[in-house]
Amino acid sequence: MQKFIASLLLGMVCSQAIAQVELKVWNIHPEGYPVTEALENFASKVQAQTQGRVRIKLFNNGVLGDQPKAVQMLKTREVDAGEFNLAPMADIVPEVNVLTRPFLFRDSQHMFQHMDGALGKRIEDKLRKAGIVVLGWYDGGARSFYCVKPVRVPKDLMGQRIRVQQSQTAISMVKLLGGDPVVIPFKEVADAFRDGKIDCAENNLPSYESTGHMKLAKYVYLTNHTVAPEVLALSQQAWAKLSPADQTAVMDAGRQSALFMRERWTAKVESARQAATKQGTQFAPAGDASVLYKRLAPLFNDYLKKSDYQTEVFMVLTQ
Ligand code: BDP
Repeated sequence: MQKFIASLLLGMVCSQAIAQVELKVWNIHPEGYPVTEALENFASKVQAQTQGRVRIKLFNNGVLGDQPKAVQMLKTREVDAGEFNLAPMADIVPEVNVLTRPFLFRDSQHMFQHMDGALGKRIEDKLRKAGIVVLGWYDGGARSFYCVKPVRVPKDLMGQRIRVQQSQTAISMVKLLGGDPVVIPFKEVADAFRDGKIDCAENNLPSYESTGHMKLAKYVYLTNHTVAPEVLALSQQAWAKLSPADQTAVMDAGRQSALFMRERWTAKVESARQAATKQGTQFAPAGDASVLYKRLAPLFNDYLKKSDYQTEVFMVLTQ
């Protein structure tokens, strides 16, 4: 009897020791991409810093569905976390739209100066109120247009069928430039180029390389029209499952993974540029961007009129 009780107690102690929370993490990018590498870094740090109590299960390459669907899955608890672009994130938290205004941030350094400061904090609070815990701000890069035919000046974009993300801002942007916006999920863009359904798309250079778009649309017009962060986000429900100590560990691992990602990103932008040049990509500088600024001004001005982020935007534009 004593033996039986002892083994029962031992069993209880052991099951407590190995009680684990598994967090399902959505990611659209493939192996070797800076986001994926940073998520792997996050996973191993979480595992180590929680002594194995929290495990991260990564689902890379968008295998669980495309981005707009994944944002919803965060709400319906089908995934616990993910690395998201802010364009589809705006479906559930419209305030993030302030960060995707064309020509808001000049470059990554400028962006993180503000995302690691008051602006980032205010958006984090907004997301938290909507049930989303920000674990880190990743670099979404600088997005430019690329086309099947040469494109060197804004008017070359007129009449072009341009793939955009499912985002009202992106749709309006292309319309303001005189193009024809076509909403297509990220993973289907290469086929759309092959099938002749689109003439152009817009993205950062690492994605231009990783998706193989560089082989299909060799003319890049370096507009850098959107420089925006991406977010490593966890649902409030998943957060609530963690003990206070594990919450601290997970948050810390998230922040560290973001710093790791930003470093990898800078190197990747350069290597993607070189890979594309080798493939025969022709890069056209944006040159005098004032035409683009003027055309896209409504996205700024009309938005700001209705927004309560006027002070923050003013700070970003002047600092
Ligand atoms: C990539 C982003 C990814 C977006 C994708 C897109 O990292 O989150 O889904 O662009 O254009 O650069 O859909």
